[in-house]
Amino acid sequence: MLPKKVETILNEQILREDYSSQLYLSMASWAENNGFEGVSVWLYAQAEEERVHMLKLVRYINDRDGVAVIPGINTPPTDFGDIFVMFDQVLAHEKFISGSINEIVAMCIAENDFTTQNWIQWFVTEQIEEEASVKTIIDKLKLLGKNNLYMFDRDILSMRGGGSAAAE
Ligand code: OFO
Repeated sequence: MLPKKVETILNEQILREDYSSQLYLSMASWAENNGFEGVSVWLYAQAEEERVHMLKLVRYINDRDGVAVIPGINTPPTDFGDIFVMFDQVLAHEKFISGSINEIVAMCIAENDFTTQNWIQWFVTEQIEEEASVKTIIDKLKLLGKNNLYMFDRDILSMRGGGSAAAE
């Protein structure tokens, strides 16, 4: 049985993961419309991953005799300025998500819910990987600069294993 406060904070995380998925979907669409095929493939895959994170939370809450609440979500922005600004936004968002996962860990400890504390470690590790992956992309962008954005886009495409079929 989930402590009530843990159930509440996990339900709040469902909303955040769901919004992450929609945000990256919107970014993917923007990238696709602005000539960045590789970036769009990376972001479409990222949007799928965030949806899987959301579903993990839904299943876990219900498995522990809680009630998962499926939220309505805000519409994400549709224009992200340029590719440099957009990836800074991705990193800022992932840091925000890491902070919210840490708050869940702290709540589990406060409520003596060591089962959820153990379960949520998967998300802790995932966030380390996601932040590192976005930082790598930002480093590449800085190295290549504005004159080599086509090469940058090809490079990001290879991070998701190939051509446009990966987005289908
Ligand atoms: Fe990258 O956010 Fe999910 O956990």
